[in-house]
Parts: sequence; structure tokens; C-alpha cells
Amino acid sequence: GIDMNDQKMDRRTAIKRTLNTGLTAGAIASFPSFILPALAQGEVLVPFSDMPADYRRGPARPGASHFLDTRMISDFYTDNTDFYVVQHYGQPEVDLDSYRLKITGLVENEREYTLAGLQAMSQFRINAGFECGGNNTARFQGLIGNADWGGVRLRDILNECGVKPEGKEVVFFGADTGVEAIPNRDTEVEQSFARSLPVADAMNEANIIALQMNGEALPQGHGHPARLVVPGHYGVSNVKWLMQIHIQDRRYMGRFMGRDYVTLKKEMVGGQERWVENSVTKMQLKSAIVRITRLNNQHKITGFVLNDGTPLRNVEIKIDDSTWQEATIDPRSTQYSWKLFTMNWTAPPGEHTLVSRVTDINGNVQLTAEEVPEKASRWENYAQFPRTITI
Ligand SMILES: Nc1nc2c(c(=O)[nH]1)N[C@H]1C(S)=C(S)[C@@H](COP(=O)(O)O)O[C@H]1N2
Ligand SMILES: [Mo]
Repeated sequence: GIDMNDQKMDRRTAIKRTLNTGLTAGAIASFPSFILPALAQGEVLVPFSDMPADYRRGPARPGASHFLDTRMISDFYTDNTDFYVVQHYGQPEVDLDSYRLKITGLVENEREYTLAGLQAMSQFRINAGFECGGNNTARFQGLIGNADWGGVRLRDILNECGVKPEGKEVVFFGADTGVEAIPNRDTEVEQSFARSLPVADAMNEANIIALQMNGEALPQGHGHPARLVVPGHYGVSNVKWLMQIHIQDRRYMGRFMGRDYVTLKKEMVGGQERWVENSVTKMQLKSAIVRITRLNNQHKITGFVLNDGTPLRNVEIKIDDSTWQEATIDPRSTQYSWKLFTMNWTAPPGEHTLVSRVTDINGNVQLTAEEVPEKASRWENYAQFPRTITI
């Protein structure tokens, strides 16, 4: 479990770390039963046969990671307490009085913003849903969420400081640090969690330094008091507990850009088959079925779509050997939100296999597990996800 005393250990520094327990078996076992999502009167949740009967999600705990029981997804916005939580160096506690967001490096004017200073700037809101780059079928896609983010446009901050022409890359540092071993040396160094974006990508007007999540101050576990949100990107781009933005003339090669969250997959490179490594950035085109309910004799299938913000053509569902049928996409969907989809189904008794696939306006179709490029790393799991159910 989590030792909450850990938080009190070092009051001298403004920034403290809590223990990151990860997704422990204990947390899962200690949760007696999952709370049923909003169901219409008489509506019941139908269990998937590909899920263990006792499958449980642990409760959200301060300082820890957690994930969604995706059978519970029924709202467009994920509750702040329900939205998945992932961090690699534990959760730092940022002192609000001494908090300064520092902009440094290749800018005309280096600046510091207090929290009040950020709050006094023009505020924007954007819907963005994302998943962890490591999200997968093992947790039934539970490292996922969709929220209404409010805060300051990154572009406004960068323009206020004036990025110099030789500035190429924008690096975002969090308050959290970890000790990293240096390969082949008997040495360790303390490093901050950090990610970067090329200047052109950073200038996308959708990017926001979020101070609010679903209309509330950003919760501690989601990066209080400020985090970067890069709509259309995997979770790892969205640096929590944001402390410094540094503009430099070269790529940033820190752990979470250069070594971890690096996808290694087979591609054709100029007619030659090669293993190619890339940082996890834009979300791949993905859909998954996560929830089946029944009201009287009518079943309803629900799922989600995530991608990089490219408009969609459709989402289709295939049941057993039938043809693909178009599902209905939630009209609340916006460019960077997740897109929930539903389809009614008159289900005959027996064992069934259901799978969804999404197609974007450019005709890119979500691929099957057999069709996706061969991959050696565990990141970016976007293949079609067949589910089974017994009626
Ligand atoms: N400072 C900091 N930001 C971070 C991380 C981290 O370890 N430290 N983890 C990243 C990863 S890998 C993910 S998936 C998302 C999760 O965001 P959430 O906890 O708000 O869902 O935060 C990202 N931002
Ligand atoms: Mo992640």
C-alpha cells in the first residue's frame, strides 16, 4: 500500500514526492465490487466472457496510479476521480505560493509566471481524450479518459516570450524527479520527467497549459497546479506539474523521448525492411468495444474511438460472421475528444464475437492484430480488439 507518511518526510523543499505504488494486486483485491455505471431503469450490464468473472478495478487512491473499469464508461466526460492516473516518479506536491512557470532558452524575453499570472491571462477550454501509450487489452483499455481542459494557450505564452528563429524544440519539465542509472557506468543522476515538441507542433492552437479539469482546479494526481495538454497525443506528452518550458536548437533526448515510450516497429524504408524507432507522440487510429448493456430484450453495444484529431468517416461493428454495420457516434464528440459510439443489437442466445473498426476521412482503416506492422515494443496498441460474450 501507500505510506502516506512519505509525504511528510521532507517539508523543507517546496516539492515533495509520494510513493508511486503503481497498479498493485493489493489495490485491486481490496476493492469489494465495482460501482455500476449510470443505467436506465431495468437496464443491466452484461458480462463479457473474455473478462475474468471477478475482474475488478482498484479504487482511486491519493498518490497512486489507477485505471478505469471500461465497462463503466457511460459519460462523455470522465469524472476527475475516475480518470486514469499514471506517473513514473511519483506525484510531487507543488507549493502554490512559490510556484513559478519558467520560460527559458532561445526566447527574446525569458519570463516567469506565477499561478495568479497564468490565471489572469486569456483562458481557453478544449475537450481532449487520451490514453497512455502503454494502454492495452490486459486492462481492457483502462488507461483512458476524456475531459474538458481549461487554461492558457501554450502559443500565447511562447509568443509573449518570443521564440527566436534558431529555436527548434520546446522542452517541458515536470516537478517530479527520479534517479536514473547511466548505462555501463557506476553512476546515477537525478532527472526530471520531461517531454518535448518541435516548435511548429508546440504552436498548434489546441495545446493548452491546463489549470482546470472539468471545471475544477486541476487535481493533484493530474498535475496540480498546471499541466501541458497536447490534444491528439498519447498521455505521455501531457507533462503534469509543469515547472519549466525551455526552447533549444536541437532535439531533446531525455528518457521519455529517447529511450522510454519509444515504439520499435518494422517498416519499409526506401524498399528495405527495417526496424524503426520513434518517440510515442500522435495517437494512432483506434476503437474498442468496452460495454454491453441489456434493457428487456434489447442489447446496446458501447465503445470509444481515439485518434490524432483527423475527422472520422465512420465506426463499424461486426458481430460473428455478419457484415460490418455502422454504429452511431455520440454527437457531443469534438475534434480531440474521445468519440463514444453505440449500436443496438437484438442478440440471439449463444456465444458471440464482436469487434469494432474505425475509418478516418482519408480512408485509413483500423487494422486487425494480424495486419498492424510487426512491433517489438509494448507501446501503441491500436489493433482491432475482438470481444466475446455469451447471451
Ligand atoms: N510530470 C509528469 N507528467 C506526466 C507523467 C509523469 O510521469 N510525470 N506521465 C505521463 C504519462 S506516461 C501519462 S500516460 C499521462 C497520464 O496523465 P493522467 O495521470 O492525468 O491520466 O501523464 C503524463 N505526464
Ligand atoms: Mo503513459
